Amino acid sequence: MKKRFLSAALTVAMAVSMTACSSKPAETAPATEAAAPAETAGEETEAKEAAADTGDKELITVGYAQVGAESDWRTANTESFKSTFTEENGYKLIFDDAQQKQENQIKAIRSFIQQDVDYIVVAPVVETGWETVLEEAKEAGIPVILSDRMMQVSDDSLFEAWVGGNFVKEGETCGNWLADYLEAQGRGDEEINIVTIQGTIGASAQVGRTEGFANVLAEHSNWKMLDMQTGEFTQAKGQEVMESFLKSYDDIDVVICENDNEAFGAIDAIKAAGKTCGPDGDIIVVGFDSVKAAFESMIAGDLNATFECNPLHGPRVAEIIQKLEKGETVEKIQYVDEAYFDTSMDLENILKERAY
Ligand code: GYE
Repeated sequence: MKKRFLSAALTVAMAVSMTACSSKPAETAPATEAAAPAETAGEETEAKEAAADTGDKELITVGYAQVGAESDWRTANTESFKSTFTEENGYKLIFDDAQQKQENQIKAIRSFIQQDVDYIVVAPVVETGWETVLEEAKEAGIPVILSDRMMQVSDDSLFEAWVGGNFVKEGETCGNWLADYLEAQGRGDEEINIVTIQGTIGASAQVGRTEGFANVLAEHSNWKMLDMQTGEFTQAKGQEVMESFLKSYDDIDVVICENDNEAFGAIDAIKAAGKTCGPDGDIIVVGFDSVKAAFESMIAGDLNATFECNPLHGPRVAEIIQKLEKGETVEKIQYVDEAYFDTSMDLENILKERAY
């Protein structure tokens, strides 16, 4: 009884929340999944009174179209949303894992529109192909916020704001780090053979990191990019790609992995091939994200460096939503500051402070 009562109270609270949401036409208001049980008139009145009596706050419904669960970074990102968008904080979160498929994300966005959520948040798998579904969200009056990866759309009024990492800068930081590292080892003028295990092709994190590293590569005529292939941001695919690189090239000096999980896979492949890596090894291995396991790998002497990308976007998106709720303007593009870490640092102590 109590549960049904509460659900009815929430239904009322949500309906109020939806009509109160300024960015939304009033006609599109009710029809949510929570409205499903057909309560009797008496119960509804009871519920309304309960909502008024307890001063229940209206929950803001947020649909989050997540990429998948391909990496430690992604797990931390999901956790950040789930711990931020809680009922205690005034939200109802509808979470969808697209298993790294754009078609699944488009389906999720359409279902959020059907459920008439208050906000849609998307971490787009790839950058292109979103215009139609964003038009549909706009038509329904539902604001869209992008987080993590970016979308390329001709009309940027199709989304309210974007918050994420500066991927080009991350790639450049990686290239500059490599230049300094080789220089310090007295290898600044040596011929350096590089391979890259890229992220999901067409994803902002892949596009930006590849571009950023290429900018630095262009400044070093003695660096040679032997090959680039996607490892889909997963450890398993990273390992597979590295195995094939090691079969094709016997003189790899550096492997750039576009996330840490691919680097873990690459390290396994290097060891299985009877080679060594890390600061004292044959092959320099670097990753992106700076997840806890990357610190462990550096401490173990396997990974050389990791370029940070912060996944804790839940509170950042919540701040954007709170501003929009108050009718305030939000900054359209919001980059998060990021650092890098390598084996010259006091990694054990830094690791103690890491949140992901
Ligand atoms: O680097 C990777 C994840 O888009 C920044 O996606 C994100 C990337 C991150 O799978 O680990």
